Parts: sequence; structure tokens; C-alpha cells
Amino acid sequence: MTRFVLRWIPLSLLAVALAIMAGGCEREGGGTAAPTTQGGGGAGGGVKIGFVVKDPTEPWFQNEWKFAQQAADEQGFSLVKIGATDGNQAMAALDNLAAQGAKGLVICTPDTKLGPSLKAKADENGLKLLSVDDQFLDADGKPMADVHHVGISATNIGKAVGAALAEQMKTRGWKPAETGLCVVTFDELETARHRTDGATDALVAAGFPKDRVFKAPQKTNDVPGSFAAVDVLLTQQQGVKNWLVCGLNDNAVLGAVRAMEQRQIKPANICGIGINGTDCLDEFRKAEPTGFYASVLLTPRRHGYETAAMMHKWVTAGEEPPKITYTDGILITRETYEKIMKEQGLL
Ligand code: FCA
Repeated sequence: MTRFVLRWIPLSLLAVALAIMAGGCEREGGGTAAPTTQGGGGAGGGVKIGFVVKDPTEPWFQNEWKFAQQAADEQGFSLVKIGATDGNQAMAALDNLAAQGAKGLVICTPDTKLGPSLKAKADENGLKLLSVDDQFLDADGKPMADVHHVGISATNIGKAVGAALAEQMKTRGWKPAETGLCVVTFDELETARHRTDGATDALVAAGFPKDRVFKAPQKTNDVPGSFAAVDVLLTQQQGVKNWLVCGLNDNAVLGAVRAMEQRQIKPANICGIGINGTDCLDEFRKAEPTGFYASVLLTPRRHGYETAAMMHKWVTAGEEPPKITYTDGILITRETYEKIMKEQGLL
């Protein structure tokens, strides 16, 4: 399910190369002020492209980097990988890339509201820009249609999660009055909101009672952030026997499952379905099933290899990528993940 909307908006042609650093540099950024840079890897060659991610510790982003590096190795460009966990680091990453003479970057920004500033900085420095995963927002909070983007089809993927949860509820014979839906939300991020709303809507459309939907808002988009949010919810809703769980990604659902385990809720009474399919493998490999039942496996190769390759073509051949590309996913469980991931070239 890929949709392309093409529109041509020329970027500034002004290339400001302040300093050209040859070859690769391997540098770990310390503290919060300096972004983590792993760079210039691969076969190298003249063209340098940046790949900035908001959380270099999350397996999803490590996979994006791995696939982007494959594109760099195969196509002979240098890839500069930068981890930027806050807005200052993201802005500094663009300065860093410009100073290294990079020609373009792919970015999953830690703060989508920074969109206009990041776009202005990229334009000033003659850097072509492609956002991945999290779409930039303009000053009115609307997606920035003038920045090329590759993202998941978030509402549909959320709906697939909701439909699978509804099916599991039926298979397990869980009664609505004894069941709660724990929705780990992160509403400040649009793709997250679309995913959790999609899951909730699909369950409600399948007959799940609206008053059994309980939101647990994450303050931070990671396992501890979800654990803390769900712990509060569990204190408030002690009467729920069976929990269905959804969230923006695997980490959100993993945090919820860990919080439930801590309260002695048994795996058989939990059915969590994540999104990413990359951050849940340790969970599937555990000897005994946990409450983390399934995940929607996204396409890290498309988000890493294809985005880097698109950028390379754009800067070397002037071939503009589609303005927007949506990718989809496949449901995996501990029974099916090995086969499906092998088929997808991920294992
Ligand atoms: C967001 C999430 C990631 C991943 C990506 C496709 O950036 O934070 O975990 O799901 O979208």
C-alpha cells in the first residue's frame, strides 16, 4: 500500500561547504549537548549523506542505519549517522553535516515541531532533506507537505492492531465486562496518535465497549515512559481481569506488559500487540510466552535503504523522490516471526 503524491518544490541551490572532512570519523557525543555521530562509513566516495535518528538505542533505528549503510556500501557514498535525542542536537546535526560537506540528509527528528527551523537550516546550507517516520509539522501543527517524507500508513497499521486484538479477545473467550483496553498514548506525535486511534477505532467498530477503553499517556516515548504511565492506570483500574494492550510501537507495549507483570497479572490475561517488529524479538525468543502477543512488522529496509538511496539519487542525478511515500506492515507472532522475517530478508 504505497501512495505517491508528486509535486516539485525546488530547494535552495546554495551549497555552503564550510569544511570538507575526508574519510570516516568515529566519534561518540558525550552529555546531552553533543549528538552521537558514527560516520562516513562504507565504501565512501565523494558524496556524503547524513542519517539522523531520534533514538540511536532503539532497535528500529539501528535497523534503519544498518540498511542505509547497505545502500551506501552498494552505491558508493559515505553515510554519516547521527543520533539526536533533542531539538538542539538535531539543529547541531545539520550544522555538523553542512560543515562536513554533506549534500543531503534523511532525518527522524526528535521534535516534529522543529520542522520549519530544520527545513530553513537545510535550505540555507544547500542540504536536500527527506524526513522519515515522523513527519515535520508547520507553525499551525499541520504536516509540512513541502518536505519529502517516507512514513508508515499509521491509521491502517493501527487498525490492523485493533482488528487482531478483537480477534484474540474472541479466540480467548474474554468477556467485555472483564476486559480493558490499555492504550499507551503519545499524542504529541502525529504518527503515534494515528496508530493508537486506529487501533481503538477498529476495536470499537468490532463491538468493544467504549467505556472499557483506558488511556495511559506516556511522557517519554520509551519502555520506562510506558511502564510509568501504565503503572498509574493499573492503580486506577484494579478490577480489570484481562488486558488488551496497544501503543505507538513495540516499546510502548513492552513497557505496559512489564508494568502488568510487576502487578502479578499473568501472561494469559494480557494480550499486547506492538508495532515495529524489530524491538520485540527478545520477547518472542523467551522460553515461555509473555503478554506481548504480536507486533506489526514494518519495513525497516524501505525506511533505511530506500530513503538513503532516494537521497543519493536526488543529490547525484537530480532525481527528486516522491513527495510522500507510505509503507505498510505484516502481523508477526512468536510462532510466525522467524518465517516472515526470513522472507522479508530481516533474519
Ligand atoms: C516512530 C516510532 C518508531 C517507529 C517509526 C516508524 O518514529 O517512534 O518506533 O515506529 O515511527
